[in-house]
Amino acid sequence: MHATEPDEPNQVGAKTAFDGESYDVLIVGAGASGLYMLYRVRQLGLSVRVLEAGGGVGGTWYWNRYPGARCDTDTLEYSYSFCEELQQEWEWPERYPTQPEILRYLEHVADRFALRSDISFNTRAAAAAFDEAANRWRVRTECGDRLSAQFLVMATGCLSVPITPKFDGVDSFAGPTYHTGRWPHEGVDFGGQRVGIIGTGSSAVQAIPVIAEQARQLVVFQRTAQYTVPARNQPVDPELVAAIKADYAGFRARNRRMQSGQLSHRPGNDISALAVDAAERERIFEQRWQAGGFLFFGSFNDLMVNEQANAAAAEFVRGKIRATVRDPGVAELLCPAHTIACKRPVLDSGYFETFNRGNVLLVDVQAAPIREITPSGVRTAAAHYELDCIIFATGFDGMTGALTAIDLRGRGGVTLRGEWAAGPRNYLGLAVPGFPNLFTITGPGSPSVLTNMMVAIEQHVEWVADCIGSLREQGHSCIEATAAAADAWVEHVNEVADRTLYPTCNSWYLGANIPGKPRVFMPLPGFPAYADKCEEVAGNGYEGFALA
Ligand code: NA7
Repeated sequence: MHATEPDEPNQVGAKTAFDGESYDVLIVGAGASGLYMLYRVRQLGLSVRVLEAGGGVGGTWYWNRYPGARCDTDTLEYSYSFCEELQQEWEWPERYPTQPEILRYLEHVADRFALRSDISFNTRAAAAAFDEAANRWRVRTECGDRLSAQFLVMATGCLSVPITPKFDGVDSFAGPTYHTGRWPHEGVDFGGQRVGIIGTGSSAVQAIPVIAEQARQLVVFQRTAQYTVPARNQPVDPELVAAIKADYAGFRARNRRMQSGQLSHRPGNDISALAVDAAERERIFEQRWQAGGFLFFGSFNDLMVNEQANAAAAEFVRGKIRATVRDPGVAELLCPAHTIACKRPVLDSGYFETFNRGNVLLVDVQAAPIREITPSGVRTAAAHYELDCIIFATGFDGMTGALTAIDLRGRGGVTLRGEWAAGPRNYLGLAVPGFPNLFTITGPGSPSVLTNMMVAIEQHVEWVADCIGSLREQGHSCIEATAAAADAWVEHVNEVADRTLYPTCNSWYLGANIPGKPRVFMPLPGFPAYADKCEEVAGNGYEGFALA
């Protein structure tokens, strides 16, 4: 691909001043998890270094700079809660934060707590092996640095390995290509261009309305139609901000008791969609549709467990698509058939309306798949589309991709890639048997992406920091999840997922977007019971772990 790579890693051989250093803790990643992990490790008084592949902090929000990129969690909830002054002083302008605002916030956090001095930027971790004799992790970076640490924390993110499908001829395209997850820092001017975008996930749904306004023509290649709910972004309500800030700690604590880790002030409707008649159901859906955002998915308490309830929500959204898109053929093509919300729910600002524009063309690549990329465009089984540039909005190797991208080797040289060949196997989504003193932040098997990520991150980081602190206090040098605890945990995650409708469609939650990836539902639906379980495990002297 020709996509601009904004940050090339250091060349192999160009070692840094940290080559050969040893630490108490090494953290991989300086996104929202890595920054907070660093802060907490420093509080323990331990030596620490963060390895970050990008040229700056921010993780997801450093890389995903495509037009329209924005978080779909409310600003007042998508932020750290660990510092009262920080949460009081920061002002968010809109209901949902844009990518530049979140990045500015994370950069502010890095500066406010002077975190940068312990972070090595443009430094990608390539391999890490557990040295059993020394009880230490030995880590090698792509630039050839070798570092070691007692503990290794993988704060590598859930959606950080972008995927570009291996279309025939992809390298022959004469114009530029871009991936939404690796967007050029200088931005892209689409003025006068014929732009193709492949994919209609969250990234594409955010980018399409913005690019359609700039481009001469936008061709949208859709394989699976997407349910999306209007975000209804707007300036923040100063009264709501004042009310939340009057008791921010209480608000955060209440959010931590919500399954979604957010919206404690606007909770879901705790009745079944089938407990009311059709007219009342419609009224409630409409009310929440107008309120915008994830509130829609809280219309009833059984949308993700009852097929009929889910079908009613799906039909409501299809009705909205038909009422919005003027061309009935295009509207039908935009109407999804699968279970609503079993793929990650998407929020939009004018997505369906964009298909009423004269310069936007929807191409169904389910009926006529993409055959090849040619020097001048995209050829499907039905036609050839002439393009000046192509955007891949084709997603990520979710949840496990960033972990298996690194050559992680545990006891006896066993590889994580090999251990997880049939799907991730770990305990609490935090620790892998055979990989002592290694922790994964928001890893598979934890609520992670099904919860407000900031809440999930803080809960994990605090648990890991407390665990490291407690091990040192008690004179233990090593902690390792037992195989039995991991087996029971994986069974538990599968059981919980199987009680829901999540596994009923192809999603990155299931790894279904990656050819050959085992089909296993990776996140655990289950905050806050999950957080209680983590507390219980710690309270019982780290039950399910072997301490040495
Ligand atoms: P997603 O949600 O994984 O979306 C990827 C899109 O790309 C989706 O529409 C896919 O269709 C499509 N895709 C992938 N491969 C192909 C091929 N080979 N041909 C045609 N279309 C393809 O990634 P996003 O970046 O949008 O969002 C990721 C997460 O970021 C999101 O869930 C939020 O949590 C934020 P498919 O549905 O697989 O048929």
